[in-house]
Amino acid sequence: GRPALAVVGATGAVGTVLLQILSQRADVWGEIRLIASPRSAGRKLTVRGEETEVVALTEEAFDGIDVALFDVPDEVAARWAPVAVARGAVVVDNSGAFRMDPEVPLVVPEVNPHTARIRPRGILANPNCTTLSMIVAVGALHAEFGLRELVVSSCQAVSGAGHAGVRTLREQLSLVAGTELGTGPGDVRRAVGDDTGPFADPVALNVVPWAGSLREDGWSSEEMEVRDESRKVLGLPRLPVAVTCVRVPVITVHSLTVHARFEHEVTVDGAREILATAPGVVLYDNPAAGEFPTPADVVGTDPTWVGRVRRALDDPTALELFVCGDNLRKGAALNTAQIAELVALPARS
Ligand code: 2RA
Repeated sequence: GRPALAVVGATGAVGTVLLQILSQRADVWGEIRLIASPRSAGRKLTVRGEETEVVALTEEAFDGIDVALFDVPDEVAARWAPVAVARGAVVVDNSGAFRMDPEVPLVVPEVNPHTARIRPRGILANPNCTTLSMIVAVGALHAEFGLRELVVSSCQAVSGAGHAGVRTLREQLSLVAGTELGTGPGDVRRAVGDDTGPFADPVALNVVPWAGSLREDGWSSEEMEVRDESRKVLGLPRLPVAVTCVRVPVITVHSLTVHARFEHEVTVDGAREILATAPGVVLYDNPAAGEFPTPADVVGTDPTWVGRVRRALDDPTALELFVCGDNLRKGAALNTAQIAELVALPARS
């Protein structure tokens, strides 16, 4: 029969989009079982047009499951992914628990599909949404030109922090809409109050140069993840990578400015040809006509969108790009669904 799929964390921000994606893609699955915390068990969600009851996360919930997609916090994944593997499932995990484990492939089907075949722990990891929102475009250029250095800044949407992030921005926007706020120091902060939700500072009418938790020497965990994961996915363990992560008042779609330096001189025409033909990438780049990707247009779509392709003014081996990707789709749910399909239909890799 066809393989059985479990979605663990079906009620979260990514889980919700995953159910839509599973309903839209060519259907390779037999049963799709929805699993969540006991708090959400008993809820009914729709997948492939069918109402499906959410079952509680227990060992038995994995019986008969071939592939289990996890969209849960790190500590829940660390505890339960091995349980699912012991019960016979291959796990595709979207938490940070296993991404840098040398025995767990970090898979982006357009970039390194072959890595999904060898999985000593029975687990495949999905990169962080910020890495994923740019890596398909960067990987296509690397395959042709040979990447030597990456310098990126992110503009990250609030849904990267889940339902709580979206709720926080919407509440803050309702407090500042139609006011004259944003003209004096601290006026936005006073209006939105002390509770800034999952963010370090107010995110309405603001940008916040912080995502994740504090690491050594002032780096954020998010910045370290983008560096470490880009190196692992591209198979370039010593690639110089500089990252600054910034949260912006956008609901969904992470954007990144990218400075990419290559082995030899590059041309904009050569880069455009690669980007225009790379699977999973859309080149949308005509500034004379006002055409470049923005989150408001990219949200809800699958590809990685690239615009503003320029050659660095002071380095003929480097390119400047602006890249947008839906952080809940390619950045999370879509990539996990694609990895699961690689497992279910290995001939494709
Ligand atoms: C964020 N990348 O955007 C994070 C979520 N893992 O908040």
